[in-house]
Amino acid sequence: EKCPTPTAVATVSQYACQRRTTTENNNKIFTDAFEVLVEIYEFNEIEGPCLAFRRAASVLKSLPWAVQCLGDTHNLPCLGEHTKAIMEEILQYGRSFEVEKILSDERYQTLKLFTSVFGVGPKTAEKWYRRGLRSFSEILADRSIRLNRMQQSGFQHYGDISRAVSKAEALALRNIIDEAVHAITPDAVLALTGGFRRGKEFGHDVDFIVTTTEMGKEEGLLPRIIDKLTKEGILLYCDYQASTFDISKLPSRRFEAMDHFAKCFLILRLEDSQVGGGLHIAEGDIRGWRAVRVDLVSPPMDRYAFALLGWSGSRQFERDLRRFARMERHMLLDNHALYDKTKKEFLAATTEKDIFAHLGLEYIEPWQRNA
Ligand code: DGT
Ligand code: MG
Repeated sequence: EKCPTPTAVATVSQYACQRRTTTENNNKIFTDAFEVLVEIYEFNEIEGPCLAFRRAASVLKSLPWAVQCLGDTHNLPCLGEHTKAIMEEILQYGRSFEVEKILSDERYQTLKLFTSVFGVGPKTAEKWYRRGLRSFSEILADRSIRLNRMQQSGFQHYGDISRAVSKAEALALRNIIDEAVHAITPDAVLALTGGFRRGKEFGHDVDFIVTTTEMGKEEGLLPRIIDKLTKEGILLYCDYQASTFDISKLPSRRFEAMDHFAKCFLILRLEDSQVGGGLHIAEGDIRGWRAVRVDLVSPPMDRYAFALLGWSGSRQFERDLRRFARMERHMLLDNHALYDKTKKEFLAATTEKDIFAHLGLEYIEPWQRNA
């Protein structure tokens, strides 16, 4: 049967940083399937196909139209044979048998369950699976397993943390953090980042950048915030990592995955009375509060634009910004800096727009970075 290809389709870039991707996903039936494949390849530590399905999902998310037949995809980048085979199954039967097989697989289900606990990564999940463990109760009953502090908190607050955080809750937390940082120093700078900055309605945590306009004064800021939250009685968990950032060591040999700024991974107690419209909790939950995962990152002010760009995501958008910089511009980008390998110099930036301009990219708004 004939399927008309959408007319006047602009060429789609292979780089997410050259596409505009809002939170509206017209191809969710495909991208949900790809995301299951990404997960299983991640669990099996097979990088190539994992990356391929990530890129394919990202390309489909950027389309302002729904793919109706395989013919629609022939001008699109990053769609390989395997990807197209999955899409064909979905187009024909409404579902992919390959994906359904994974979804019903015991190992997949168990690893998915275990990695849903804060502090449990694929390595730990696999270790527990190999020991024959299949449920939380079996893990908690196993005397030979020593949970670290993060995992203990992960189990303790599992119900709350595995429940999505709403935008209203994120904004309530911004007020709480804002009050705390401004009580510490009037020149504090606070930015909501991560998924909520990209306009998402729900997230798995709430990400903030906190610093001070005066350089150097941001040192000690996070410990003071932590101290304040502790005194307020709302700090349920805190993993503080001091800064290992050293400007003289840039450019680092490999522009790394994780940045060197001071940061803390928190679990905070949020009261129902603090949230306009109320907490996003289960019906019948009468506690009047919930636990929420919050990340705070504290770069020095001259690194602010890089940190903001790096923490705003999406992860795929970040990956492709770096890949674009490296492959197309011979530059190195990370959360700290942008280095021009041709000129052998760092390129300064005070705003995200400066960074896009250095890269010769059109500016992409945060809500267009949901790649
Ligand atoms: P979600 O799941 O609703 O919280 O979605 P996001 O996009 O807020 O994801 P999240 O909170 O995991 O991370 C926010 C951004 O921060 C992410 O796009 C990239 C950055 N980020 C978070 N963790 C890391 C990390 O370990 N390394 C690096 N380089 N960036 C990270
Ligand atoms: Mg987040």
